[in-house]
This record gives sequence, C-alpha cells and structure tokens, in this order.
Amino acid sequence: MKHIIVGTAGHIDHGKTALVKALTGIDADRLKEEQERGITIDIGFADLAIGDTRFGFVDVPGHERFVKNMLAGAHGIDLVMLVVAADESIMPQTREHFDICRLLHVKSGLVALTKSDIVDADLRELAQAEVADFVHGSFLGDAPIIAVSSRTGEGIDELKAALVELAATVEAKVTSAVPRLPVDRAFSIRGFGTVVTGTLIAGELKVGDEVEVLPGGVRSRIRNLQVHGRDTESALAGQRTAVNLQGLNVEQVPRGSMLAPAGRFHATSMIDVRLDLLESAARPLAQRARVRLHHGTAEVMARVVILRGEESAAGEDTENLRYINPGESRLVQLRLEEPIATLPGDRFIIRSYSPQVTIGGGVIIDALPDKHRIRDRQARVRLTQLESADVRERIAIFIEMAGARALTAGELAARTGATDAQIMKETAELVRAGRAMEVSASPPAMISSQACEALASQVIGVLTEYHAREPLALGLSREEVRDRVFGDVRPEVFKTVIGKLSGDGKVAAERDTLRLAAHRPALSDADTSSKERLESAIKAAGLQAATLDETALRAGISAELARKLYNLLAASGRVIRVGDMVFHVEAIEDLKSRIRGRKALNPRIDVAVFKEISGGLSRKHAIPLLEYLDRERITRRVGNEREIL
Ligand SMILES: Nc1nc2c(ncn2[C@@H]2O[C@H](COP(=O)(O)OP(=O)(O)OP(=O)(O)O)[C@@H](O)[C@H]2O)c(=O)[nH]1
Ligand SMILES: [Mg+2]
Repeated sequence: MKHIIVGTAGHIDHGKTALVKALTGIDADRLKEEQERGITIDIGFADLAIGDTRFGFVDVPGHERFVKNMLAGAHGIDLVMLVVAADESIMPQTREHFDICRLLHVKSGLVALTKSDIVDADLRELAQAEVADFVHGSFLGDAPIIAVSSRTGEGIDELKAALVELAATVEAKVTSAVPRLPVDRAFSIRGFGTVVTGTLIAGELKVGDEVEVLPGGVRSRIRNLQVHGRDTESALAGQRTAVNLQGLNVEQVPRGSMLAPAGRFHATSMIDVRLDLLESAARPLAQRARVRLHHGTAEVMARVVILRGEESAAGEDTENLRYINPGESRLVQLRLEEPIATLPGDRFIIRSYSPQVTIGGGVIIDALPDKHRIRDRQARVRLTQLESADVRERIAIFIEMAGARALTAGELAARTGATDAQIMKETAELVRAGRAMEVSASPPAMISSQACEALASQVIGVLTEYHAREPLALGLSREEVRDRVFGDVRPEVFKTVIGKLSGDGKVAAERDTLRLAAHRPALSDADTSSKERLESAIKAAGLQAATLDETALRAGISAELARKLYNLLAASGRVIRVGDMVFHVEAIEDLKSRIRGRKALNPRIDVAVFKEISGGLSRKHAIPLLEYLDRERITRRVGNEREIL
C-alpha cells in the first residue's frame, strides 16, 4: 500500500477543514476551542484509503496568528491541497502558505476552489482565472484547479480521482535511510504512557528500537507503534506514525523534538545554509538580523550571519553585500539560540521576528559547521562544492575539511545522515580512488590523502632540517616528530603517515627514531679518526669501563662530539651502555663466554666468584654488569646468588 501525506494550505475560513471532512468523514478540528470558535488553531489529522493508496491528511490552520502551527504540519508533506474559496479568491495566507510550500520544495499538488455552491458561474470563472494566474510558473503551474463544494458534495469525486492520479507520481521517501521523526504532538494515554506522533520523514522504525530524543538527548525504547490508528511492528518513511515511548514524560518530547536512533545524530547550534529571501519580503535582510527559524516541527530564534565575498569585489558583486535583497539567494551561517537536530538537504523556513511573517527559507548545507568569519573565502568555496555534491563527494569533502583530525564513520554518519552501509561503500571508493586513507579499522576513521600528504611533507621538512643541523646524528626521536608535526591528532594518524612514508621508501623508521631513508651520517676525515680513537679507548678499557665523558677525555675528544660518535657506534652494535658506563661489544661477549664456560664446574656463582671470573672487578662495575647479564638472560638471580642459564 502506498502512503501519501496530503497537507491543506490556504487562508482562514476558506473551507480546509470542511473539505477534509467531505473527503474522509473525519473532523480534524479535535480541540474543544476549535469547535466552539469554528476555526482551526492547531494541526489536525484524518486519513482515507482509496484503492491501494492511503492518504494521510494534515489539516492546517489558516489564521495568520497560527502560521507557526501550520509550519509544524507543512514539513514532510507529499502533496498540497491549496484551498481557495471561490467567493474570496487569493488572500494573504493563500500567498503565505503557498510561499511556504514553494520554499519547502513541496513537489506537487492541486488547487481546490471551495464554496463553489455560493458563487455564480461568472465569479467562479473569475476566481479560477485568478488562481491560474497566481500559480503560473510554479510547481502548481500545471496542477488541476477543481471547483468543489463541501456542502453539496459537488466536485468531491473529481478531487479524489485527481489525488489518486497525483499520488501515482509521488516519489516514495527513502525507507533504507536512517529514520527521523519530527514530533508534532506528544500526549499521555492512561496505561500506556507517553505517545508522540509525526510524519516519519525517512527510514523505518521498529518496535523495540532504542531511540533518542533530540536535541535533549534523552533515550528510550519503542514499546508500541501505530500507523493510522492500527498497531504495527514497523513504520516506514512517509507514514503518519504514533510511537509509544518507554519511561518518558510528555514534557521530555515536546513538539519540535526529533526522534532518531540512539547515538546517531548530534544537535547543533550553528548551520550553514543557502537562504532565499522572498521577492515579496518587505525589506532587505540585514547582517545579524534576528529571525524565527522553522525546521521540521521545531521553531527557534536565530541570528543571520551573511557570508560575504571578496572585499575587492565591492560594488559590483551582490555576494559582497552585507544584506540580502528581496528575491536574492545567499550563503548564510545561522547561529541558533537553542539547538536543533538537522541534516544536509533538509529545508527550512524563516519568518521575521516582528511582524511575524514568512520572509524566506532554504536548504541546509552543513549541519555541524565551524564558526565562520564573515569573509571566510575557504568556507564559501566548500559550501558551494557541498551544494552540488552527491553522497560520495559530500563524504570526501567532509573528510577533507577535517584535515589532520581525521573523521570516524560515526562522525561521518552524524554529519551526512548516510547509513553505515553507504559510508562503508563510499569511503572504500574514496580509498580506491586515492582520495582518502583509512587510519584505523575499529572504529573506522578516515583521513584525506591531501591531509596525509601535507603531514608527510611536514615530517620530511622536520627531518631534513634536523639532518642539516645534526649531520652526525642517525635520526630524530619519534616523540619529537609527533610533538612538532602532529600536535594532538589521533595517534592512528601519526602511525598512518609514518607508515606511508616508510612504505614509500622516503623515511626509515627505527624503534625510537625517524630519519630520511637517504640520510647517511656525514663523517669528515677528522670525525672518522675521532670515531676510531673513541672505539679504541673503549676497547682498551675492557671490563674496567668508564663513563662516556671520561673515555672521551682520555681519547682527547669533546664530550659533545663523543656523544654523536657514540650513537653511531651503538647503532652499529660496536659498543654497549651498561648503567652509565660504556663497554666494547668484544669485552661483553668475552665475559658472557667465560660465564657460560663456568657452568660445567658449578651452575651457581656469587658476587665474589663473579669478580674473580671478570678479572677482579670492583663492586661499582660488578653489580651493574650482573644486572645486565640477568636482563640478557645469561644469568638469573636466585637469592644472593646467580644461576647460569
Ligand atoms: N457554502 C459552503 N460553505 C462552506 C464550504 N466549505 C466550508 N464552508 C464553511 O466555511 C466555514 C469555514 O470552514 P472551515 O472548513 O472551518 O474553514 P478552514 O479553512 O478550515 O478555516 P481555518 O482552519 O480556521 O483556517 C464554515 O462555516 C464552513 O461550514 C463550502 O464548500 N460551501
Ligand atoms: Mg480549519
């Protein structure tokens, strides 16, 4: 069965509620005050099945004071039934509601010329001509204009037939997307608890799902679901849905909340948008103007920050103006006074603070942007790219925008609204195309190839500079490279960049140090002879080793040079540091074999025996050497003795 949401629109008293009743038999004015005063105050609902199409009607109030309620009903409708009374024709809220439908990108609908029974043929024709003129060139330009009377029933069958015909052309909402339900009503039913209703704008909700109420973030589980008053295990995008939520108070899910899977989306207090100011707006919209933002069923106050173009373009370029003229379209950052939950592609409406009239609307481009300066060229370029981007391109751009920070799959989901499967598929494509790299598999996180390249060339820069400054040094410590280039980005990014550099053969990664792969310590003839003298001095000391500084002094080499030469000797395994003394590898190897040779005689030795084997070493040397041999697993400490292994 196909589910279609039909919204009414039109001026007060033009017969919207009466028409819905004539079509469905249901009075959508459910409030006592509405029935007493004979006007609609808040949105009402009715439904009707014709063949295999089920129409959910959202009946809205026409009174100018209740446009905010109308807006809570107007988002998410598939078809609009623009109601115009034949005796009054086009009136202010006919225009305003019609503007709202255009700004929300309602795709199709029809015009019902109501109260046809009380006008003569001439007046009816006149109204018909006025309406045709009014919708000319819009999405209703070719729509049927049907004369009806809710009193006599004239035209009602024709209207139903037209609705069925239009329904066939409505594109189904995407049920495979992540579900979102803007809440339009919340009430409590004795014995059931809290129930919220709304039009499910995407995805599928199932009984048992864990959900989150945004922007507050309170979580709950779906206890029961109804679509058009009937229990169901799952509700699909495009259906009027009632959700029974476990353990929540009505106050925790007011109108304007967004119901979504737990942990999936973030509320936001800033959104980057393309804003269209209506041709009919009374005055230009000023920089930092305070407006009412309507998104889904939510209404919040917002400050308009118009993103301006190049300073030099002053005068000719409208993109540089610090206000938006009626009829113009601009990139804007909206700073919200209360958070909302939204995604790129969502439409919104803005109304002026006072008088409260609809002045424009548009589309959300980035729901989780950084705060922009007014003349941020980069931001405007990105937003222009995002506007025309498909899912893959959008994911690529968000990864690029994150730069060295990298983005997890979860962050991509919150930012784009894409499903896990989509994110997996698209990021894999981006990796294949060489535009992104995976920095970690769980949680999956991506960095753009561009950011990776930039980090890699910074690493090369730091190492090049280091080698120039320290030609004798083998390499720079990893920690220093991390501190200088990577700041506080995820450790996985460091690993990925170094991994790539060493994979490409540009950098040699040792245990603790990094160097350019092509770097060889540059020894002058004098350095080479100093190195030889240092090694000889260490070798000559045998096990009676000294500290490096003492040995250097003995060999007539400066302490600073000795440290560099020592590093080279140590890297080639010629010398070994034990405690603060430096030994030659041959002395150590000789000691090891003497100890092993002792094992046949007695596998146990004490300090005294060790001193004897090692040729009368003092405690100062013997103790660190014994501990070294323990570490090397030549010996093992047993009480006061050592066992030879
Ligand atoms: N003669 C005649 N009267 C109608 C017709 N449709 C509605 N009415 C009358 O017009 C008045 C307003 O009708 P509603 O259906 O409440 O108008 P509405 O557009 O829902 O008004 P709001 O919701 O307050 O904007 C009522 O008294 C209806 O009985 C019609 O086709 N013919
Ligand atoms: Mg009404």
